[in-house]
Amino acid sequence: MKFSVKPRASQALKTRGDAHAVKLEGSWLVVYSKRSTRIQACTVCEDCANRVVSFGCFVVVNRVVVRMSLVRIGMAGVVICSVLCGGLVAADDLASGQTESARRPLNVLFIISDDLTLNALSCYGNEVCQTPNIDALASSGTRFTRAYCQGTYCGPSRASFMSGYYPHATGILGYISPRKAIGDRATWAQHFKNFGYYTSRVSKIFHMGVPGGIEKGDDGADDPISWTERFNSQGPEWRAPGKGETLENNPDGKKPAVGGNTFVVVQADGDDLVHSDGRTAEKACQLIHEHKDEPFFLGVGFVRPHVPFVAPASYHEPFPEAEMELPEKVAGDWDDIPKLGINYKTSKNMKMNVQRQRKAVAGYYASVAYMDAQVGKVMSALQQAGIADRTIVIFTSDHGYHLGEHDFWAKVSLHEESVLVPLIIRVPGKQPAVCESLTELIDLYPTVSSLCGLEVPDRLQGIDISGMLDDPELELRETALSVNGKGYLIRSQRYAYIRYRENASGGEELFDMQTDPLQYTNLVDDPAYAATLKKMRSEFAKTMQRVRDNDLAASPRSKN
Ligand SMILES: [Ca+2]
Repeated sequence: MKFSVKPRASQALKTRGDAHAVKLEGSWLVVYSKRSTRIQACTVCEDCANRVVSFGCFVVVNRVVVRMSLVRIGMAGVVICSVLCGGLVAADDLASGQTESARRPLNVLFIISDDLTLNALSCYGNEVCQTPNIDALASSGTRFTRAYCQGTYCGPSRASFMSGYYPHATGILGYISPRKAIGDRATWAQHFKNFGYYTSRVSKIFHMGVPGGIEKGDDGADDPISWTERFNSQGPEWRAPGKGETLENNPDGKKPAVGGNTFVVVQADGDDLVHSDGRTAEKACQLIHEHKDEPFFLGVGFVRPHVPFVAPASYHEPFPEAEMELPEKVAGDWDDIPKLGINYKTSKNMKMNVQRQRKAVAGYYASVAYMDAQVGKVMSALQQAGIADRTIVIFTSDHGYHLGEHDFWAKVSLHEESVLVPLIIRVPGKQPAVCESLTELIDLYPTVSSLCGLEVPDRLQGIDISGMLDDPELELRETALSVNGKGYLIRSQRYAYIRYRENASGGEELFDMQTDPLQYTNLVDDPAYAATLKKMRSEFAKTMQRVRDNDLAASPRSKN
């Protein structure tokens, strides 16, 4: 809505809360806060601009609350506001001060781990790897058990949930920023920035190379315009002093710890702050305290448990390799998996014997435990800053991970361990719950925008699942989609349908997840499932049509 200002309004302005003075300057309503921050509201309702009360970044005009967008300009602390939305409330209630806190916009704390399977978290049932901090968040929020990533490796997954488009809408299946594909459309964080939030990322939110990019401390495939400020967390990774060992392609054990995307375990000397994630947590805590008085969107990206499995030695102690259990090895397991479905990392091609496989699981768990401790520090900072009751907290991962299921390791696969992600959303005032409805990471952008009262752009391909936070039984999706560049997964509540190449020339898999949750029996050739297969194929066609029905085609840059 568009408002204009009547000059007479300046004569009847009243201020409360943080506002020191409110004046009209030309067509701008200017709010001077007690901290000398100059806030300009560019538009005020023509009909009711005779009573203005300021509450931080809200202004009450008569009984209409208008939220203002704050955009920080330079170092002078000048803030420009624009009226974005209005809602009728009782101004007297606000004036009482009791609801001031409740009326302030919710902050967003988005915590994302890298390469984390939910199977490694105790709140999802792991009995060996204990994750008390993530568990505490889960027990105070909604824990989703069927949340799917849209890409099964970093680049496409992160570009998708940050842009709001599926990988096959932007064409991003590699390790690049979505910016060229989306033109001037706002990313998730940028959307909040446009609505006046301070937006910041610490470490990996868009793609970053691990370990290489972390060793250098570079920005990776970032999108600078999404952020008011951004911070990288350089770390030594596999070079960290301590006891290091290469597990992959090292059958005789002679190779030292090496760099790159390979299985290396380091029991490191020193404390948490030696490493990238410790530094990420420290910076995040600092930012929470510094920005507690303004609406913020803070993205905190931890890089563990992505390889290398580096953590201080104390985090490795609870996981003696001999006690690590491996998934059951089933004879002939690969016989009904199409060639393109055999993952790029397997026990066989990594030349990892059972002992090294156990070491891999132990190293992964130590990395998860270390990452969990960093989550705990950030959550404590939120509590200490006194803003836990007005901050939405999200915890997730960019995709899942195999820890030896089917003798597969790592990501990329379209099997359940790789496509399923942990997802916890905690919204102040909402009851804790467990939600088994299908969700996708691409739903975060519209959902969190909606929860914060921001406009939800029509173009977004995800859906607003905020209703699930009130009613965990609510089902809003019939299927979820995940891709890996070679294949596609269509997941319904009951079935997983995988198709290699769009025309299925690379083969298909169909699993009944109720009777075969570990996906040992491909039902594609079973006549009893012919109707189900037909339905899943049809779902696939419909889904891809929906993915390609987007507003990017009109953008010449989307073709890049
Ligand atoms: Ca990743």
